[in-house]
Amino acid sequence: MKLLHTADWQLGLRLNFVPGEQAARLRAQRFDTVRHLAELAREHAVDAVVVAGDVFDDNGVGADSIQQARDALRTFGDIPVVLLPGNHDPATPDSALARLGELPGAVHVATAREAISLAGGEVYPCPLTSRHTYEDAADWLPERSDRDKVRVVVAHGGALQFGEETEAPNRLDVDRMLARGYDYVALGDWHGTFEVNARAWYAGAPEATRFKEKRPGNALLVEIAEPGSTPAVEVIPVARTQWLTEEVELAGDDDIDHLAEQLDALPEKSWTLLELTLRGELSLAGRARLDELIEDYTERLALLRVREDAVSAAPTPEDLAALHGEGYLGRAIAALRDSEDPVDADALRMLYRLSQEVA
Ligand SMILES: [Mn+2]
Repeated sequence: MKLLHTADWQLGLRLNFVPGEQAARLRAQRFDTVRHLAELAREHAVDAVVVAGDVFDDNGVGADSIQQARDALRTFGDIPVVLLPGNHDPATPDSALARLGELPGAVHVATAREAISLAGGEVYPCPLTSRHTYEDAADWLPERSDRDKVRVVVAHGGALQFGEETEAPNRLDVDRMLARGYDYVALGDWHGTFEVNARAWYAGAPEATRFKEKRPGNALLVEIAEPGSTPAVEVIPVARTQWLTEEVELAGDDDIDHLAEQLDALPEKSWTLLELTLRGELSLAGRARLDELIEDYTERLALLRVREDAVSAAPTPEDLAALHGEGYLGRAIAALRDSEDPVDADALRMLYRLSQEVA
């Protein structure tokens, strides 16, 4: 049996921390990524695609997201697609998956705890019927009585340290599932690609949803030669968006050139989201250049979030020579220069910058 294992599409994700137009682009991209997954499924001639929960980010997504999902799902053609309700889109009466209505092609919404028979094997879904549950969603899985076909579990929840964090909901006991004789457990919930063991993987989100996620942006091609054999799992990068976190030390103005080179070297900048933490010491002229650089890339990247509290800027003699004013302005500059107050230092930087813009 050959599967494309994916999860956590989070369709309709609002991305409220991204400014308006860029957020709309990123929201739309998630549906294109689904189409890309359909291309991959065809290219690798898989028997089925399993989506291990969180197809939608929320059961309250609008009719626009539902329609875009329906259209994207149509591109899988006659390849069976199993959609599992996760904690973000549980099988409740207002379920977004249920609102998909009549489904295109061979799409199964796995709201029932019953095996789905497909060419090549059987898929055993463990749907979540509420956002948080303390029951074992995999409890229903029958013990395997024969080895006549490949059997795969699809589940959504936390499989790590089962039983250790008793307060966390949606726990999954992977060892217990495997002990019942399943060949592979296709997991969702954790947004990074992660191998729990040779028979249980988190596919991770095909497009990241936050900066903190480790190793998102993939789908898994899973091949199980015959019942009982160890799955061969290939990690396939599928993400359009790149979410990067960088820390840069600016030991002086020259380091701004290095930062500029680093930013210039980013591939596909319009699909890059960057969280940049800066620290160091600059001259006022350097600080002004840094501000310009940040402004430029704030417009060019899908998102640039800069943490720059740890960048201090002190005027050099050249900076001060360049700053001159008459009358009231001159007195204000002199007072700011002599002050120890960081607010005054900011004001001096702004004055410097204004004077550069006027000049
Ligand atoms: Mn998720």
